[in-house]
Amino acid sequence: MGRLIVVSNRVSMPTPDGAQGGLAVALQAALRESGGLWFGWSGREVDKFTGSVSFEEISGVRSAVVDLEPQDVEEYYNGFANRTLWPLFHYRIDLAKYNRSFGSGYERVNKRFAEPLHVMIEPGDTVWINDYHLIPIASQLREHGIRNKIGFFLHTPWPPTRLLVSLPYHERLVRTMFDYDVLGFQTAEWLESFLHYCQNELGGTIDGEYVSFEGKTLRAVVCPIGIDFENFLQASKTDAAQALSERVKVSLRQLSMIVGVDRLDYSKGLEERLNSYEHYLQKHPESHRAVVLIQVAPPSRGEVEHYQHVRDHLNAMSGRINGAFAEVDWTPIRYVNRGYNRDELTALYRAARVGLVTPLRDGMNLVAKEYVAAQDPDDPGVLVLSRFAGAAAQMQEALLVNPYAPEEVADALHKALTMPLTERKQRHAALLEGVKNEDVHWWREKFVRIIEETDCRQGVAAQ
Ligand code: ADQ
Repeated sequence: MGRLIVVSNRVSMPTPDGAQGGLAVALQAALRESGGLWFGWSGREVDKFTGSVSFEEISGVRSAVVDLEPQDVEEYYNGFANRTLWPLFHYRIDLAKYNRSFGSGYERVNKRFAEPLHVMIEPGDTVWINDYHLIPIASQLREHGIRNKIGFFLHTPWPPTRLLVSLPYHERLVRTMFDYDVLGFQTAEWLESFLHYCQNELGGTIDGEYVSFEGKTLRAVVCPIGIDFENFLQASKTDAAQALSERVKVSLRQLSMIVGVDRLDYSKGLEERLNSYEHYLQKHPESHRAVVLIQVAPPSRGEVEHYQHVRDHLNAMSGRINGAFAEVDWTPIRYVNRGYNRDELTALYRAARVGLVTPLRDGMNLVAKEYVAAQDPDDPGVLVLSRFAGAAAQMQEALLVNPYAPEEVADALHKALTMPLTERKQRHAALLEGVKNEDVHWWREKFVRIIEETDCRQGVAAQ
């Protein structure tokens, strides 16, 4: 049995306090079991790229990282990844920047990553590449003679063909994907968009899960990511979780709480969410002094202009709505610009009557699953979820909404806040089962098994 080699833009190693996301925890567990390695960018910048690798081992997890030049970071990371592919993959071609220097920087960095990486791969190792930053890396590895099985998992949506073709050199990018054995998508919708492109733009052929183009075949599957359910439950029992839970209880008194937890990103639909909440407050005067929205949104990707714009706009909106509706003893929105660690988040989720998760487009959205996991099964809150989040495909018992339609979201908020206990329990029990069974370990095991059992390089696709 070979090792597992995980590759992602950034490497996430175990921390002393164990405060980490579910994805990192799951991949670390897999690496520990397989004696494998996690490879990526160190997050550091150096004057000149050397390709020299720094190794580290923490709690049985080995990592290997390289430093990049400032120009690499600007063109590859802040450029092609976050200014071109992220908006395009979230259907925002109005925000996508198509600079040639971004594209060449992206290809250069993928090549640079492949140089030290290919030397570390041994025969029999399974290679797992994560996310849109690294799409062309399989081609680079193949050029170095790597014949191992390589899988790619896309955490974001895959956009419809009509949008993808707005990307110059789109075909050049997608062609490189045929050097993978397996591609994993979060939902059937993203997979269908990919297949549509292959069939209609490339002229490839599709046979069940297999896609062929110019003599190369890959297997494309749906494999939705989950949360680390057990670990999440444990986090809710820590002192920090209990302490925040007490503070929230005291500060809420009789108020019903609605919670939103997101990275500050335009794809999360935060402006539309505040707008919907304002509609709710207008339509339901009885909610004044009875309801509060706690929105946690730590800034991310501050180097990209549009993120600053969204941040300014949210500051203005929350101030305006509070100014218009607040009373001396009540503020309708508590807008918090910092992150909380996982144990504190469990307390926030559990205290909330409603989890308001309304991205305009999201590969999956783990907050929706975390909210469900954190509820008291005897008195659970209600999940209001955007139909445009990948999570909606698995979470049909949530109140599904169109996040662009403020009146619809306002009505769903009202329904959630007035829902009888029996219905809340029914919906929650059904959602909980999915979140618990299809957790992050289930996802990781399934995806790695699919890569291992698939052999497209030999021209024979094992079933
Ligand atoms: P993200 O866009 O970062 O991830 P999401 O899945 O919602 O989105 O969150 C990932 C994690 O970050 C969750 O564990 C959550 O608790 C944490 N988090 C989010 N906001 C936070 C906050 N304000 N404070 C503290 N923690 C916060 C990308 C894709 C998603 C996909 C994931 C995993 O965009 O669609 O679900 O990868 O594949």
